Amino acid sequence: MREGINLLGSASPVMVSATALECWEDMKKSESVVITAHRSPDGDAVGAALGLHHHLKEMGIATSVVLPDRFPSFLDWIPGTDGICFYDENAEKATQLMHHADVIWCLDFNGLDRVGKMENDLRDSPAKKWVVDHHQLPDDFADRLLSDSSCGSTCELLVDLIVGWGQADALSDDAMACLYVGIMTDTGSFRFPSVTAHTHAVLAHFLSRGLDHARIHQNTFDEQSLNRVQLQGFAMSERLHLHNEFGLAVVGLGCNDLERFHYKSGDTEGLVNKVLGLAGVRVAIMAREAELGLIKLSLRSVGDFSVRDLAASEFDGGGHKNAAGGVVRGMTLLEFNDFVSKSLPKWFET
Ligand SMILES: [Mn+2]
Repeated sequence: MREGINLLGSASPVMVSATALECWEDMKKSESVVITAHRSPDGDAVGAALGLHHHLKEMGIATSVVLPDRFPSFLDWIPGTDGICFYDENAEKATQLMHHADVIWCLDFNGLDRVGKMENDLRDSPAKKWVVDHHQLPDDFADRLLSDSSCGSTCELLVDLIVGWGQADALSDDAMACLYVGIMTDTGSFRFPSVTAHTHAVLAHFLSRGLDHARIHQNTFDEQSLNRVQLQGFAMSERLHLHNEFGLAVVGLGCNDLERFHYKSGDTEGLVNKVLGLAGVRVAIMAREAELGLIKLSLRSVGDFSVRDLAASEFDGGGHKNAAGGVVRGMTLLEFNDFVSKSLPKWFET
């Protein structure tokens, strides 16, 4: 067991402006602590926020978790979700909590524009902002920053921080379950290139402390609604456009398609990875019409093609080299598909 912990400690995330222990000393002195994450929170965002919440509670520090909006329903089972304050449902309470906080942990995002409508209230809070994140090019709003864009998930970075506090053996079942969900979902169940020996050392430490990993996978992936499964099947069967000569595939779902299958947030989660899993496909785009004139994109790639660069230059977005997001305004899905066909030679010119 000690070996595992030593291995955990060997990672070298970039801790700017403070050591882990200074950070802990300040944490102990804080009277009011808020934890938040980015809007449309994913498994890493929810896992990091609640993982840190459970761990600090175990260490005698109460925190409030404030998220900009709801997370997809496949994360409902995560311990502690019922205590979350959602800004878009109770802005007054969320703003009060942020305004009276000494410290606000900002997890899994590094720019204030990533929290949607909560942006101004978060910026205006007099609290210190402590950021733990693994996206590139952090903005400069952080009073403390733990940032490593080579790390596969914010949850993995948080474990490093907890190890730095000397509390690896104090991680509770609930904290580990949350942190495991973040690492699992942000690494495509431990398969992306960002997974390292250190990632597995973290997992080994969790398992050695009794984490029920099989139950977590089952809760997250094996409780899908019929509508979701049928929507994804319909998308692959009826809404897939293959551009074989470029190794690109686009799957697009319109408002009507989504209505037909009673779409709920999260129902298209994983669809873009299924498209990327097709033989010969190196770049996958999932386009979802959020409303008329607004299409939300998820982009994935394997190998050297950077969907982050594509999302940044064409779709007002960003993310990681092999996983990014973006938006298209003022186009129908049909027009978007035309736009893609016309743009392909430019995107793939070498
Ligand atoms: Mn993440």
